[in-house]
Amino acid sequence: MTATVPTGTSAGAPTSDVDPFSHEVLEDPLPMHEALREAGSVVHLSRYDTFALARYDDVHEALLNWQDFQSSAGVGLSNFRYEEPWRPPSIVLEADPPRHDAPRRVLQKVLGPRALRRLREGWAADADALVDEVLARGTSFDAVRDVAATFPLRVFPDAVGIQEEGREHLLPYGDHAFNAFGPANDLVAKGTPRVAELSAWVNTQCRREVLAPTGFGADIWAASDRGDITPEQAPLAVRSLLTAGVDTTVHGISALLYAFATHPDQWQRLRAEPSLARTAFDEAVRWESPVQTFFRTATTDVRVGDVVIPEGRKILMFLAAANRDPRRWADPDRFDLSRDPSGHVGFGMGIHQCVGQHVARLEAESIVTALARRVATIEIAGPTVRHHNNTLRAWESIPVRVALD
Ligand code: 4IA
Repeated sequence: MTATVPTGTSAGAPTSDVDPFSHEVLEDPLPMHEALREAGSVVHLSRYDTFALARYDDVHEALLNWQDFQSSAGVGLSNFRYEEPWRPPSIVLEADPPRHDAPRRVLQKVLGPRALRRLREGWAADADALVDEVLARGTSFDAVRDVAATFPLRVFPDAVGIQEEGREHLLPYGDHAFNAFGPANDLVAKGTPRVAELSAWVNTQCRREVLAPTGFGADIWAASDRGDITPEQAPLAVRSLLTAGVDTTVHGISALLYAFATHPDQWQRLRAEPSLARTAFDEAVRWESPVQTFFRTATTDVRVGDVVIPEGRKILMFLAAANRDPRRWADPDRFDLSRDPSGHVGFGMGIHQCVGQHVARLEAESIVTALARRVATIEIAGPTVRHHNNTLRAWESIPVRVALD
């Protein structure tokens, strides 16, 4: 393709030269989120010549409006109308109706309530076993390395049915995929040398003959036997689980544990009322927004507030800014189990809303319930370290000290 990316106009929107993907912002994006929300409904980001939405109502409305805000031109900065994607696009995330709908329905069924009922008991036992192991080593541990990054990797790959060998590739693959939604900065360059190797391994896991005879992977292939999706789509649907389902839950559970370590009163509330575990995870997803951003592309000149965003332009949706918009949330910076977090856009909203959210909730609920059974108090025991990613709000390390009953 020889066409060039359309550039040029800020369409009368206020302009900012902030770089949302700089290390300074990734370390602490909250001041930028507030500045973008306060600047207006739409802000032109001059560095990337895109438009940003950061207020809850605008993000929410745009997410529901898949007709004017398309996904099939890519939900990263790169515009698939003009640039080659780094991998074949996702058949759900990076697709619009009608092509989006069949794979979406298949994943919804495969990851639905029936599948989860079969997993609940085993995951609860796995969570209890992991907590026992960690606490047997002592009462100081790393909430990221020892719990949040360990539990999903113990249960999710088995639930999909991938082979044992090479599972250490899952997090680095996801880390790169989420970096690749952003600009071609140092974070993308860091992942590029291994991308061929990691992609080859992931693609192998998606093949029917490599997948276990039962599990989400086998269920997806069975759907292709029924004609619900094509045999060409089946491996790409499995790939979506492996891309979207690992780093997100690791960092979501990290966020939940960090929230409890820094809000001890909320940990006591959870202990008194363990059924709050599900609400707690959603509140942590609102509070931290493990998936901070993604893009849409305007299919037509589309009005947001007083600004008409021109057809073809990329729009960056700040889920994280919307989830702490004081116009929508009372005391938004507080992690609070008494609030109703429903309506948060941390899982997106509308036709693309996270199809794996029930799996994520079950993972989080399992591990936090197991911790609440044994741990009386959690506190931060050393310097916490962020992991920078162009899309994810992530942790490298959260040292904690716990007291047992
Ligand atoms: C896919 C936005 C994020 C959670 C996500 C990433 C990748 C895919 C889906 C969702 O590869 O389908």
